Amino acid sequence: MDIEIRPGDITTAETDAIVNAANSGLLGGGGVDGAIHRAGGPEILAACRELRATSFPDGLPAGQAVATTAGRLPARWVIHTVGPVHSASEDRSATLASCYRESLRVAAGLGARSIAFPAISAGVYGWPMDDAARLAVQTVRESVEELGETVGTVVFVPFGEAAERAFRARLEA
Ligand code: AR6
Repeated sequence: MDIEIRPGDITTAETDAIVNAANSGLLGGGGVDGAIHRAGGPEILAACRELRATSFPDGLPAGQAVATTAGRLPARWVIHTVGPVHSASEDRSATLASCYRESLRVAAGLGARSIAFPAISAGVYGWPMDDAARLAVQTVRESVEELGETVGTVVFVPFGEAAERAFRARLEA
């Protein structure tokens, strides 16, 4: 598996799948979620509403992932996952790691050859960027053993200089 860093706006990523750091409601929000729905258009929201009406009436639990169309984005699919809110008193790392693992599983199931990830939970949900990058890189590397080479390319899309530094440091470690 090839792991790359391409800083910037994930909505322009030309990977087969891009990952959305969503919330359980799946009906949009701020941050990267807002950007994806804005750029991808109403088809994505319609698909999310359908998921709420069928498979996830109570919303998507943290740590899980589900795919929809990518609407008019260059990607074919958006894989929505829900990161944990960072907590100083409880270790929620396993849930954050699960977001990366489950997103990769969904991507492999779809036959996606490439996938782009934002720094899940590292915005509104308050996860410290260095630790978010560490968990992201570590979990993706570990997933190769389980998934093999189905998804050949994983792209991290850090947004802003601090995020880019954190991801580069972890990837080079
Ligand atoms: N491309 C790539 N990364 C981005 C973009 C973009 N266009 N925009 C923001 N980021 P966040 P969370 C970065 O807050 O912490 C939403 O309201 C951002 O700088 O988007 O998982 C959802 O609906 C940060 O580094 O996601 C949820 O309610 C990273 O993406 C909640 O926020 C994640 O920040 C989820 O919070």
